[in-house]
Amino acid sequence: KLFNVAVVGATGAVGEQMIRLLAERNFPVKELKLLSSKRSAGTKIRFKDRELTVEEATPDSFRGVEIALSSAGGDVSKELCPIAAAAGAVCIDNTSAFRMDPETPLIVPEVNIDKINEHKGIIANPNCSTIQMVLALKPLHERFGVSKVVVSTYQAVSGAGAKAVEELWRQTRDVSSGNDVTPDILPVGSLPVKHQIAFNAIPQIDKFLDNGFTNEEMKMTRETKKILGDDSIEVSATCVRIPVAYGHSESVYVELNSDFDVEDVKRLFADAPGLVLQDDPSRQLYPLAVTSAGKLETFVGRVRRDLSNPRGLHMWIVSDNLLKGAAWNAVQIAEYIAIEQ
Ligand code: 11C
Repeated sequence: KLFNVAVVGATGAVGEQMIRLLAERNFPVKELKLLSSKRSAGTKIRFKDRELTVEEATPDSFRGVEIALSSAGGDVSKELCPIAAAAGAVCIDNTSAFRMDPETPLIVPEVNIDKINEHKGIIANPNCSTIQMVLALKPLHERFGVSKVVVSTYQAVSGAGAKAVEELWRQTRDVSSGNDVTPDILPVGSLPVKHQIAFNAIPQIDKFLDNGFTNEEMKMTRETKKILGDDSIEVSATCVRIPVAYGHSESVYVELNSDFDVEDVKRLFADAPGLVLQDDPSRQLYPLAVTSAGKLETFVGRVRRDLSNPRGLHMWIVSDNLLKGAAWNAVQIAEYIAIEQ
């Protein structure tokens, strides 16, 4: 069966990757509708041997659409996903708009594909920093039980969009050539204070909440519990933006409920779907953002026991935030839907 597919946010950093993956994976597309804001409508985008013109996304755009991939911001999704669903489409939404809605499954295929059919027209794609972490937590939770997670992230600027990547290049050139730097976008476009990202690390991603954590940090807490289906797991995060273009890195400390053998854990990771173990200190082998960028897998290494807690484990997890963290996870969900119909 072939499907009428729509991509909402087609000209964005994630939308671009969604379209590329639909082509590369040979997704069974009948018609592909590319949708965007009014500003980007008219843009021409290549899909296989066709050149498609991006149209403005409106409530009327979804007639006949069977699968909609949405990545144009939470407000757009809040308005358009229910309309797409009412028109008969399954809307796979990459924003945070519906992630914590009890009626909406939050899916990472390798972790909780069993929940996919619980949808009522909308399936949520988790936050990029959550997706790569739960891929490693899943086999640990199944085998030993995870009681606590403390994670610090080192996140790429592309998570904040294509303009943030341009800002990193621009500032890098300005600093290197001795020019003044005028930060414009990071850490949060809509907040008045901006910080330099080139040659810096900014411990703020998204807005602060009353509890002192940022929204990005609380997404990691809430989404991890929902995806693993266990509210008892304690998750605290510190999310940091670093001057890397593509690929989020994470230092993750996990406390397990039972004794473990480090070599067993490595074998579990090596066998886990979607994960690649890169862990050989003798060869200085560990996951790196530059080698993970462009890959669909998530990479894990630096696996070691905590020095004071025998049930504590440290690891380093890296994945391309625009691929497994966003576009690939969404296209993977679409592939499951296509197979089932
Ligand atoms: C970042 N994780 O790196 C964010 C981007 O909820 O889908 C993705 C935000 C989201 O800035």
